[in-house]
Amino acid sequence: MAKPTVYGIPQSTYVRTVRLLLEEAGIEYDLKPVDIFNGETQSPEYLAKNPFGKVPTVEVEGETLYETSAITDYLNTALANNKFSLPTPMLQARMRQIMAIIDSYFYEPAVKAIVIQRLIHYSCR
Ligand SMILES: N[C@@H](CCC(=O)N[C@@H](CS)C(=O)NCC(=O)O)C(=O)O
Repeated sequence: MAKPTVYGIPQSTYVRTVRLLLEEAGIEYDLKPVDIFNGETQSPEYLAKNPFGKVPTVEVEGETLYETSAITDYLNTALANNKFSLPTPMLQARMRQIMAIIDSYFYEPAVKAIVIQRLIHYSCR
């Protein structure tokens, strides 16, 4: 099997999610830097891979995948032998519930308002 390629920067929490899974499953992969702070995600080349201009994007088995939950579902099932699946449907649903809460309600205020404004922009002044 060819190594999956992960596009994104290490600082991205979503890129970290995908990389954590790959590392914990012992799956080798390539990381190709795509900088979210200098407009690289808006280049025609990158938008052809991910029309939403977000990281991560993963190339695997000749396919291009984006959206972290779709990527991790695929990697867990296809390459990690369900190592990260939980033993009951209810526990699995609870895990998905927490992931959805973070995506829908936590990321925006926590990362965009605090991490980017207070840590990244401030420290770059
Ligand atoms: N729904 C996407 C969200 C990914 C996302 O928001 N990534 C951020 C970095 S953590 C990004 O690419 N930001 C660049 C931008 O918004 O221009 C996923 O689940 O993968």
